[in-house]
Amino acid sequence: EQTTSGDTTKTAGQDSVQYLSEPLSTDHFTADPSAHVFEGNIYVYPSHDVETTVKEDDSGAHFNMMDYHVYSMESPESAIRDHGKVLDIKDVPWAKRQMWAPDAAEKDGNYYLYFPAKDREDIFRLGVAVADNPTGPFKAQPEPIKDSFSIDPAVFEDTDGTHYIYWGGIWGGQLQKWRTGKYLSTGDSPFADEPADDEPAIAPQVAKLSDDMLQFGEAPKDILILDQEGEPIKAGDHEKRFFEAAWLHKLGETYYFSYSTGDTHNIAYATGDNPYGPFTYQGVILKPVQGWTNHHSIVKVEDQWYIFYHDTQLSGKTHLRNIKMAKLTHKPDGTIATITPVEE
Ligand code: FUB
Repeated sequence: EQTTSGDTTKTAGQDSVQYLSEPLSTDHFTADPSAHVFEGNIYVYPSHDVETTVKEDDSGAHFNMMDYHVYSMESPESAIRDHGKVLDIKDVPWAKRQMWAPDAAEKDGNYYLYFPAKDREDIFRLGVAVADNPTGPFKAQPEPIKDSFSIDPAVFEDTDGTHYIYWGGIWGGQLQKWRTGKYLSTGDSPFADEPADDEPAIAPQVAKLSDDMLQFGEAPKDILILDQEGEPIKAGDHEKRFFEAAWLHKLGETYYFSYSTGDTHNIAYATGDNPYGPFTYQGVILKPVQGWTNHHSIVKVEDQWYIFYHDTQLSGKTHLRNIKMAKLTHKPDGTIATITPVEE
């Protein structure tokens, strides 16, 4: 069972909002919160951060998570509830280590937990686990999604009921090692295998899910992110290029693809008119938070949009994070007001 949630909007302007919010959960370290409304309640599927003896490195080995918990809230104002452990790495036959950012989806009364983990060869794959209710426990499929790779799956259900899975992450997330269509690693450094600065940035991935929600329903496609001049964002443009933490939400007929810029620590977004893109870069949704990583989800609860995110307020350590939430504003012109997190 969990504690309180609270927040204070310091200043609310049209273009930017300064936001102070408190950790939603204090019993465990939690991160990468993927939030959804299922059956009228808010469900949050986060990473479960843990202390580790594994040494910190540039590939994120210190993010050594081994299970998932599910959380729920009856409303944005109510206390959050921890439903306990719903999947353990011991029960995922193919997975060896590092259960990173998950997401969940519902179809025909079944619930699907999508998660990345490294396999026996230390290659990140995407797994699926299934339950008949949103709080699990979830039973893992014996194998990862066929031909899956990299990290941070996020599933979007379009208004016609089609489910799309978005994913990818560079550096420790290994997406740069799949540029030829096969895993090709020229070295252990997470900075090897990247394009030159003046080449197009590495593309996040999208695929329709199969009807049974357990596999890709089509070959993965690159997502093109364009700048305002219509040119592909370049690999050297670290302020704008995709790094990890893909998320897709839709307002009206506009598809909003949001993501972390990694080493520049923003949650940025780009818009398009269909789920595959191309998407045109629009700006920053969430400025850097405490800690190296920035990772979010966006969900509408009744008539209000929220962003769920994390920082390191409780621990001061980059791999021991705590989830938070704040209101999100779509402005009349369709752009999103930038949130600047403030510290007490
Ligand atoms: O939680 C581990 C990794 O850190 C996630 O997969 C990334 O998105 C970053 O938040």
